[in-house]
Amino acid sequence: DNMETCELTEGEAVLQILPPRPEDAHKGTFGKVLILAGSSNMPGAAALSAQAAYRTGTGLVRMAVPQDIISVLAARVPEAVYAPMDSRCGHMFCEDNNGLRKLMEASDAVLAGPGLSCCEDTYELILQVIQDCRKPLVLDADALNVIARNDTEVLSRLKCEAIITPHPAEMARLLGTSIECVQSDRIGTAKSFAEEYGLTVVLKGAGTVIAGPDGRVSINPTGNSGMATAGSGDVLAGMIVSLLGQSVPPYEAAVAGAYLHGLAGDLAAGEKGAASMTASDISDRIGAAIQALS
Ligand code: NPW
Ligand code: AMP
Ligand code: MG
Repeated sequence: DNMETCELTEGEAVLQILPPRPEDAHKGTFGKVLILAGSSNMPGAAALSAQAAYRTGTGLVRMAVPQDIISVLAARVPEAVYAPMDSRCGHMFCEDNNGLRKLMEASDAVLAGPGLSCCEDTYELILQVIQDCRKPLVLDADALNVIARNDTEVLSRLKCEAIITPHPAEMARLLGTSIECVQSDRIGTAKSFAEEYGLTVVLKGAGTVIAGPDGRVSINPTGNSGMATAGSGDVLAGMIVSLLGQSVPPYEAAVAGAYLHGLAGDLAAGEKGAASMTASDISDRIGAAIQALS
């Protein structure tokens, strides 16, 4: 029954979704995104998200990260601007709620979660984001894990359009169920969660399911097993927030982001082999994936 109401994403539809690049554009035309990500054990997740956001067309990426990992990140992503956050035991926390609110206010879209680590400070930070964010928001990885560990119901306090990007284990944690249960009805699981909380769900894994709050559902046809590699999801989250920041509506940003991520992964697998490709290889082929569409 669910299979009848969902569509397989087509390249032509994705091309229509992608924002135009006017000749007289300036970097403000293509959005400013804010990424809250990374911790001392996982600075790479923040770097991968930021790089992918730039590769997807964003004009400016601002990164709110624990201050002690900025030098390592700036060497890897010199294009990003850094907002140092207070740091405790290698992860960030937020004492200055007003400062965080201003950072979000100054952005066109926000991503929170990749590599944040999963602790009480992270939950406080994510709670702040949920309560104060007025811009389109992507919640991924540890943002979802801390919500699941505390109370999934906090998602009903969101005041903005939101997208969550769980892999099957993260979805299972949010629902307090098993991975098998999620995988046995991927479409139904994504659809009912999206409708219940009024947000867009990107349930990842082979045949990523995108479900909108209005009942729309798409299945993503691109991608390959080479994408089952560390950091692959951090790249996807950066791509989706990039499109949100360029004024693409949430459902469309999720559909186009998943499609291009998979296509970039297919190009990487073709060149490097599925076994050998890395998340950076996916990110490095986002441009080629966009070009392959047109
Ligand atoms: P298994 O291993 O088969 O039993 P977690 P994470 C399961 C950051 N990263 N189908 C899998 O099951 C992230 O951003 C940082 C079925 C395993 O139990 C997060 O902040 C990197 N099962 C943090 O690490 C690179 C599936 O989920 C569990 C599944 C933790 O994120 C890596 C693993 O998930 C990473 O991105 C599927 N399709 N997918 C960096 N370089 O900085 C997953 N599982 O425990 O949520 O850990 O996804 O690595
Ligand atoms: P994460 O687990 O957060 O790193 O996300 C992994 C990313 O790789 C998601 O976008 C998945 O949809 C994608 N992925 C993982 N395994 C596969 C697969 N076998 N086929 C296609 N895509 C995959
Ligand atoms: Mg992930």
